[in-house]
Amino acid sequence: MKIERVEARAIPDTRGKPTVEVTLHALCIPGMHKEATASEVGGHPVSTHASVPSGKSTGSHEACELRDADGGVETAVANVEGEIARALCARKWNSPDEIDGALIALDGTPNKSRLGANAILAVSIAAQRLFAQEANVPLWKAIAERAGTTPGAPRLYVNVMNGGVHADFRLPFQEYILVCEGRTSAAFAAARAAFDALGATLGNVPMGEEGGYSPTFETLQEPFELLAALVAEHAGTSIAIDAAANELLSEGAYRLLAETYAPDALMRLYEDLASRFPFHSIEDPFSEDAGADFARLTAALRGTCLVVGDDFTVTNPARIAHAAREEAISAVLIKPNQIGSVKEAIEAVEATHAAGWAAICSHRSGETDDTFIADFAYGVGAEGIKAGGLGQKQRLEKYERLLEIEKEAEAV
Ligand code: 2PG
Ligand code: MG
Repeated sequence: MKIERVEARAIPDTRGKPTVEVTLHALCIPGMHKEATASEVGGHPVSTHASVPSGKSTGSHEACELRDADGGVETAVANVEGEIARALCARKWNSPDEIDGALIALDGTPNKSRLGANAILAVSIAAQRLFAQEANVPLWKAIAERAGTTPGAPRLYVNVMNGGVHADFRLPFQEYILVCEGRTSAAFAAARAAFDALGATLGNVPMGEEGGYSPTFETLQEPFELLAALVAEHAGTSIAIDAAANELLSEGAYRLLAETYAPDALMRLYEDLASRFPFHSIEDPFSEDAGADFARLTAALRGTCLVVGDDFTVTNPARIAHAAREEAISAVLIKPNQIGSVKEAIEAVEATHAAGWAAICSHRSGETDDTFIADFAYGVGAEGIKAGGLGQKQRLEKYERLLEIEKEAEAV
């Protein structure tokens, strides 16, 4: 692979905030990498794009999203077109891992704060696409071959009601999710029917930032009663939440509606909810550094409901391995932009599966029309994908890509 030109620009995400998009222009040399030049063997030109999402409820241990003082990404864009472009165009590349390794070394910091995880990940994804094109295989297949995984359809985690920081706390928890099992086409049909039925029940309510409804309720229970009614009507579904508890923490206690809960009281609330409603998983039930509370809840809910780490583990293989030693959780959210390269996101999936846990690949609340996460989830054989509600184009596109992959997988 010979990369000839690198372009980058700022594009708006779903919140209208700038994020990084990259285009790589290269000469692909199928079946030959090292010796001859591209023109000697008739290499053909290809171009790939990638853009990266951006979170709002972020963990403090995430890789650094490089932002200018005014919130822009001009420095990150300049880093791609300057230093990164020079390194990419200086030599030939045999694999996307080689490119990711070089980008990580070029940055040289533990959290990608020099060049920016947003700059590096956009290049890393576009590079993965180049190698898929060179091999003439679908993106998910190239990822599976790279990761040594068995590809397969993930469960759909559809965020039907948005709260927390994604909806001005109209609902106390950040995400009220319907988990839909089975073949993607069947799971998506159930998600669509349930989402529309919920919309009809709720009437005219605002939408949150992840394309789910955002009603208000008097009590903590009501949204779960609605979700349980949907589960009863739609086979193969169950309930999940992302509490995003970092955002609820204030002076050692967690605020939900007008009440504050000490960690023990919050623990009892989760146990009570999971015993009364058909729960599949609870994400970030406590704040990012409350490992002992995670471990107690995981033990209490074992066999009933998964406890998922997100801000707690931040897609960081070392943090996941540490959580495994503490038996702190039973599933891990995998967000490539929390760690900043495809290579390390694959390593995070490996660490998750090595612990015997489920991997749930996830979008961010600020999204673009890039559907990489769908191919990634399918390629690494993740147990789930979290891609938002069905009320926003950029969320739907991820589900539509999974539907396309279902057809591609039948054809290969
Ligand atoms: C989360 C995500 C995605 P954000 O907390 O899981 O749903 O939100 O991107 O704002 O961190
Ligand atoms: Mg989360």
